[in-house]
Amino acid sequence: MADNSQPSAVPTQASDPAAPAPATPIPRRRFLQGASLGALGVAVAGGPTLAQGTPPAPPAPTPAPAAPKGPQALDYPGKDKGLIVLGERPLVAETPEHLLDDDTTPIGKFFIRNNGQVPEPAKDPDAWMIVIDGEVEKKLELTLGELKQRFKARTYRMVLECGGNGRSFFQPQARGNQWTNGGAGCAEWTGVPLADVLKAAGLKPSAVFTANFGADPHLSGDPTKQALSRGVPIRKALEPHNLIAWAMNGEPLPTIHGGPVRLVIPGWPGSVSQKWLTRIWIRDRVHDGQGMGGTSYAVAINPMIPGGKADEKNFRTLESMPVRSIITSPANGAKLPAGTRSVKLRGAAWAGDLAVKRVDVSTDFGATWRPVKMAKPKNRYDWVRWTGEVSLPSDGYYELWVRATDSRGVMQPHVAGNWNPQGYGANPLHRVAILVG
Ligand SMILES: Nc1nc2c(c(=O)[nH]1)N[C@H]1C(S)=C(S)[C@@H](COP(=O)(O)O)O[C@H]1N2
Ligand SMILES: [Mo]
Repeated sequence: MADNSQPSAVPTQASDPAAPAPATPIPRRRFLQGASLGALGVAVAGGPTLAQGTPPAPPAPTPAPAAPKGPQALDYPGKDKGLIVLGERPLVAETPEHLLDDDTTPIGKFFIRNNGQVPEPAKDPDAWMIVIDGEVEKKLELTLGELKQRFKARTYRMVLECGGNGRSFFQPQARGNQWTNGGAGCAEWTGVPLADVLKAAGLKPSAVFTANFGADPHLSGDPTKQALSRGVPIRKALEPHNLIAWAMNGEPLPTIHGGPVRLVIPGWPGSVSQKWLTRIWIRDRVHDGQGMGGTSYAVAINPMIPGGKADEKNFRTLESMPVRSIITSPANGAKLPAGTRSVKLRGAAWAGDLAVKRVDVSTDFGATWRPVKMAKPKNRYDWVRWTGEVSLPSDGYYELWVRATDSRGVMQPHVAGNWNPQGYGANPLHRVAILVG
């Protein structure tokens, strides 16, 4: 729904590769290098530098001057040029928060995360073969066409979120793609419930874990290596919203998003939602495929020193994603006419396996908060779209902050906490800078 009273974002000129670095997303590194911020760091004598005492999203009310290398705009067929490339090989791109302003994320704006190569598009999607084997009574070998015929299809709007979403907010920097909040999107997925297929195969009492496999070649091209092969405990696999999905927003699943068929296992790191699904091996133990074990998709049990060396025994696999909220309008860097005293806000919030209990916004750096209006999610795992209005006492520089609380009463923290070397679980509140007048 267009709202003409909204401030217009500073144009990002993302389609012009020669354009100066856009105001969004935020040129974080430049901010972190700022001399003034260094003074806020707390150093322990002889010890590590602790996380900075300010929230992590550096504001940029005006376009930054041309930087040697600003955020790189994505140029990919069918994709919005506002997406930001985080890695080219494998291809990884995130969606700046202001492009997540649709209730349902259009395919063109949906983030991309690959670990290996992207397979060739399937010539005959319905002939695509999926195998369910291992600790089952009856091994299933079904084509996608048979799967569609044999089981009842469902459509749910559900968030898919990369396990590393928010990673760039960690200090010191954690290893991996430097996501801001844009490693997430919410699409309508159509497919058959994974649980129905597992029930048809018949799980043996020895069934403990799924091992998910896809057709994407390893980056090295080595056919004996998996690009990614994760899995979930059977209790999660049997949840009714997990889908073996072949459509996204009513369209055949695009190849870049795992077409012709993928898993969608909502609430948990996106890496368990295998793209180009070929096989689900039911195992009698925790799966040990590519991306399982060590500090992969794992968080520290006892908090570790930021930047310190990880003790793998102190790690547990990340399951439900933490609560997160974003402001999708106005965009960071928006300029509002002088005299503007009221601003309408829009955004989204979600909380992994949990529901969102409330969403609050602040215009005074968190000194005071007020609740916003939350729309009812379509189904479990849908995000909450929210709207609000704040008043501003004068012209000048303002920051709009948003913070969500999950159904267990857990809020987003002001800074990314619980540092871990591969950077999971960073969900600090989202900040947007605006300039009035
Ligand atoms: N086969 C396969 N499935 C995969 C991946 C992959 O590299 N290969 N990446 C995973 C990760 S880490 C994420 S976050 C999601 C991203 O899905 P998208 O690219 O459709 O947004 O797919 C998951 N499924
Ligand atoms: Mo991911």
